[in-house]
Amino acid sequence: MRVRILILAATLAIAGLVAASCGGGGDDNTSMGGMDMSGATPTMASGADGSTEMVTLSNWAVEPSSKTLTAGKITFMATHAMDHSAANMTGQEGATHQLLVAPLPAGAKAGQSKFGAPVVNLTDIKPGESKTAQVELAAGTYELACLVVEQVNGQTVNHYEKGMFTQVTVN
Ligand SMILES: [Cu+2]
Repeated sequence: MRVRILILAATLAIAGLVAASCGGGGDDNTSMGGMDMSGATPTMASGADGSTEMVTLSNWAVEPSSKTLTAGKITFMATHAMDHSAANMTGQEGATHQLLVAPLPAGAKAGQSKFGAPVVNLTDIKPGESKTAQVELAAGTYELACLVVEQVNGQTVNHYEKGMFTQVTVN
């Protein structure tokens, strides 16, 4: 999966370059328009750098592959673990999950709803589905949480209150 993520990141970077240089006019970008990534990869390597944090979402836990990350570009890949009887999700708790990443102020801990403005918010992640986002994170403590609140058979199910939070440290 890491290769796919890097290719996606490179594709986005190229798209950005093409869009940016189109404004200036005159440059011949036709060679960048195709899907041939082999020529573009070396120059894009620095832009596609960074680490990947795999995050497993389930009823009721947020489980990152690493609790300690290196500051800089980090790709969060959130996967909704397939732990439902897939045939019919209606009436089941945890039909979708979310991955929110937000900084924690000094002294605060995950689970206290004290996190700041989110830097990642991947929503509506269905069973078996993965969603990714890349961000540049400075050193600090961050909360990873799912804030889905759903009504199941007349009951309110609050994923955060069920325990869908954890925290990671960026150094
Ligand atoms: Cu959830």
